[in-house]
Amino acid sequence: MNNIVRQQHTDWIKAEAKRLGFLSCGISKAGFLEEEAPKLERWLNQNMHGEMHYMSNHFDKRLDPTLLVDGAKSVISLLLNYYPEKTQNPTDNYKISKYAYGEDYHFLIKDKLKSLFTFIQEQIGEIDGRVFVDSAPVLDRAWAKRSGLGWIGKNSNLISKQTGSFFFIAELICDLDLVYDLPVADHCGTCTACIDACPTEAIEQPYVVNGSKCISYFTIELKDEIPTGLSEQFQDWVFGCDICQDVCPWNRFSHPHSETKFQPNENLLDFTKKDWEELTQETFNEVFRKSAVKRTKYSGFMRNIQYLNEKK
Ligand code: B12
Ligand code: SF4
Ligand code: SF4
Repeated sequence: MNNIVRQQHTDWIKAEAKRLGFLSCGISKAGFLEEEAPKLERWLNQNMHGEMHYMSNHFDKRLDPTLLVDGAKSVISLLLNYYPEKTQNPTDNYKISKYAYGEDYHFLIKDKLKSLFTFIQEQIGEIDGRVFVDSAPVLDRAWAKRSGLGWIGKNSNLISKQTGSFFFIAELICDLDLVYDLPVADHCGTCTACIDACPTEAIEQPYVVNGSKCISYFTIELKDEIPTGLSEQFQDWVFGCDICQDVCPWNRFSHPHSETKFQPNENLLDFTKKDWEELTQETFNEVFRKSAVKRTKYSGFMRNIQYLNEKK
């Protein structure tokens, strides 16, 4: 395939990604993630994944998408904005991560990825590939970084100079040769706002988050009891935690999404602590109808609220 055709295919894919509502699209050559391999190994050896056992599975595949998708040549990385226009009432409230305000992103993104894949097959031809959004062992941030969509900040999130970090990352991995993007520079500089603000000291060193110390892990991933003595540090977060992103100066550039499916239920924004404490299974189902909060189920969500009240 000559360069002109490759460029044309790349331009079509990026234009279609934009039309489908993705914030941005960047592409890199599929292959082994050499730089990340020893870092992932160290992260796992130090048990920074805690009880997230799925993180220690498929070590080789996680580092090499050609082992996941036969004949893979390109990783097409896509970002989807979830920054909401309105946030929760800031006083007398339990906090829920902004990413979980509306419908579960997995379904919405998967639909968009499938549409993009269909477009590629119709426009370009018989292409083999697979779409991914947290559905397989893929290092989302490492690929998005390689694809030039941002840099990985000291809080370990991917950040873009234009839009901050309140977006999801997904991929389409396929056997089509495309034009590859170049990584962008790190713009964290001397800033340490996220490290200073993290209440559980989960950002153990710049760029390294100990997952097993993160509020997001305790409130969403941990199925067992949350260890006692941390409730003050949770600062009223009951589902995930946005602190290290809220304090990041680059998030001044976040702008609200326009996905109707990400609009929150009004109760979620207006409820007081008392309302949350009195939440019934029925209201939980209504407020979080298709939300990712359902991951903890009603019992897990109430466990988190009770945990915060343990010593108060
Ligand atoms: C497991 C996981 C978690 C765990 C562990 C977090 C973590 N930092 O890994 C927990 C439950 C805590 C979590 C929390 C959150 N998560 Co999460 N999570 C994932 C998941 C499924 C895998 C991440 C992973 O591979 N971790 C393994 C470690 C090794 O990866 P890493 O931190 O990127 O590792 C790099 C650094 O540690 C660095 N490193 C290691 N050692 C060293 C040493 C030096 C010297 C240096 C410089 C670097 C370095 O290199 C490593 C390799 O690149 C991804 C989805 C996916 N498939 O990628 C989503 C994902 C990363 N999460 C996401 C989100 C939104 C969140 C939360 C913001 C949710 C919330 N509001 O509560 C928080 C943010 C917490 C944080 N500051 O990281 C988004 C991030 C989007 C973005 N803009 O970056 C993702 C990509 C999901 C998605 N598809 O959109 N998450
Ligand atoms: S999400 Fe919260 S607990 Fe986790 S690293 Fe960021 S500030 Fe710390
Ligand atoms: S708060 Fe500062 S150090 Fe942390 S990710 Fe943002 S710019 Fe980087």
